Formats: sequence, C-alpha cells, structure tokens
Amino acid sequence: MFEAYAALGANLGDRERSLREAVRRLAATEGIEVRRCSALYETDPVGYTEQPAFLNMAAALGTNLCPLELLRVMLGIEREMGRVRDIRFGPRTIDLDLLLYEGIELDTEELALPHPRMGERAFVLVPLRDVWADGPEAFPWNGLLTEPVLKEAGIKIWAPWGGVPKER
Ligand code: GSY
Repeated sequence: MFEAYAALGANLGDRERSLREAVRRLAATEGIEVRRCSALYETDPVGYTEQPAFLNMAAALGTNLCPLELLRVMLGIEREMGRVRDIRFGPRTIDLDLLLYEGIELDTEELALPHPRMGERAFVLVPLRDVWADGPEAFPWNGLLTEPVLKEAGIKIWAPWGGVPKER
C-alpha cells in the first residue's frame, strides 16, 4: 500500500459528527485503510473570515488506489454527505482535501500534489504533524509553525481522536 495524507474540515452543522463520519466512510472504502488520525482542532476561519469556526483534522491513509481515484472517493464522500457550500472559501458541512500522496508531484486541472496551499495553512499543518509517519520532530514544516503563526491561527484542541465525542 502507498501512504497518503488527507485534511478534513467542517464548520456547519454537527462538525465533530461530520468529521468522524467522513473518516468512517474512508475506512469503509475498498482500497483505503485509515492508519492514523489526528486530534480534532477548533480553528479560526481563514480567507473568508465572517463564518463560524472550523473543526479540522488530518488522517494518514494507506491505499492501493491511485491519487486520482483516491481524490474521487473523497469528493464522493463530500457529495454523499450532502456537502453544502454556497460561497467559495465559505462555510461547508464537510471538506476533504488530498494533501500528499507518497512523494508524488502533480499539477493537473483536477489535482495538484502536494496540495498547493498546505504550507500557508496552520489549520492543515498542525493536525498533519500529529499523524506524520516519521514523528512530529521530523515534520518538514515545523519551521513554519512558530508561536505567532499558531496564535494568529487560533488553534485549540477540541477533542482527541480516540476520545468520547462531546455533546455540545
Ligand atoms: O480549505 C478548507 C476550508 N477552509 C478552512 C478550514 O478548513 N479551516 C479554517 N480554519 N479556515 C478555512 N477556510 C477554508 S476555505
């Protein structure tokens, strides 16, 4: 199996339930195993800031699907879960992004790898560091996660992955 990394986010409806359900659906897909999941983080919205806070997380996947097949599975899960997104960069019930697939570099209309904006997004990098195969000290983007960047991103742990979902 090959290793890939996905970022997940939600800021409408029951955000925690949506993230856990999306991971369940990934794990239930033939050709995908969910190897590691990060904690769930609450993060300030980036881009269009007049919207509710997000919950974000990352998952390390083992897969024998090729990158485009994996992307299409992820988009299918968004669709099946009734993703609502009216405004570009606006609120959404569930968002799945393919960040990395082995060391593959790709730039097509449908898919770019590594994800072109991942290095600018603390809400992606902090969860990704939790599931990095070589451990957090070896995480290649550690230099970008400075105190001011983390403070600005307003990132707080919402729940551990293995914890009991909170009733809120
Ligand atoms: O690109 C993913 C959607 N998104 C997010 C997000 O997931 N988290 C935060 N904090 N801000 C965001 N802005 C957008 S667009």
